[in-house]
Amino acid sequence: MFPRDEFAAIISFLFIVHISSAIFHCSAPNLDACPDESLPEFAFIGRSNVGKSSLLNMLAGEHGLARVSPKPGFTKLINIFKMNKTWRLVDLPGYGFAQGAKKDTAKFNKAVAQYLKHRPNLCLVFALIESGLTPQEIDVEFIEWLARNGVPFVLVFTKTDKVPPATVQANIAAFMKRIAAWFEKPPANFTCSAETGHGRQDLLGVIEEMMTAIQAESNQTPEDPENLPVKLPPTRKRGPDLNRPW
Ligand SMILES: Nc1nc2c(ncn2[C@@H]2O[C@H](COP(=O)(O)OP(=O)(O)OP(=O)(O)O)[C@@H](O)[C@H]2O)c(=O)[nH]1
Ligand SMILES: [Mg+2]
Repeated sequence: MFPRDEFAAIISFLFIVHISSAIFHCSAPNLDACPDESLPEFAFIGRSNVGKSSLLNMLAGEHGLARVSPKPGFTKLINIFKMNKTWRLVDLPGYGFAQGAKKDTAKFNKAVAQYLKHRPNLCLVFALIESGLTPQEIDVEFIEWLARNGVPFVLVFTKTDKVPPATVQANIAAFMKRIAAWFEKPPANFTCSAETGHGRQDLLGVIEEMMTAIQAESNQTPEDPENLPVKLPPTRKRGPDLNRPW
């Protein structure tokens, strides 16, 4: 008999979405230049250098797919990758590093704001926060912006390999406390490390769950889910109900 945790891990591994193909689709400078809206999209956003491109590669299982750099502000375009021919991962430029932007203000690329607010096939945003840091104003402000604009998101605390687990947990608790007032139900949060692969199963599980829901909504029973385009529901999915003070 397997110990309970091990058994759960094996079960979740067996059901995890399998990535059979991951290819670069295009780089778009703005929303208008993004490709057709036929496939569900899952996007990564967060402060420059938080690890968006690295996490995308870790989920895709391909190290060189999105370009990674120790230099903040590296990703400058909306980079779109097609996964299993049926959904997309979107690597967005980070906030907090735009030249000329005021320090500590969640000013970010106008194209990114347009994409997050108006992309109809955007299903979910992974909002990345560095797990080794106490809550940063710029991140708190950005999460407020996501909430105010009704963008569906989950939080992902990155680079857990760099700090002790107790520090990670303390920083997550402090962050959740900072944003608690804006939500009836706190947003889901996850941890990950692109270095160790920690969190991969959980995050792919989130994607799989949404893809299953989209499939169910579109009433499709594909014989080969890898080769059929997924019909999107008419309106984009929203996150949990928000209890907004404004
Ligand atoms: N130790 C550790 N380093 C990481 C992890 N994820 C990313 N890094 C490093 O952090 C740096 C930035 O990673 P990127 O993935 O390029 O970050 P980004 O958020 O895409 O950055 P921009 O494109 O500049 O906004 C690189 O040097 C990565 O190797 C992680 O989980 N653990
Ligand atoms: Mg990047």
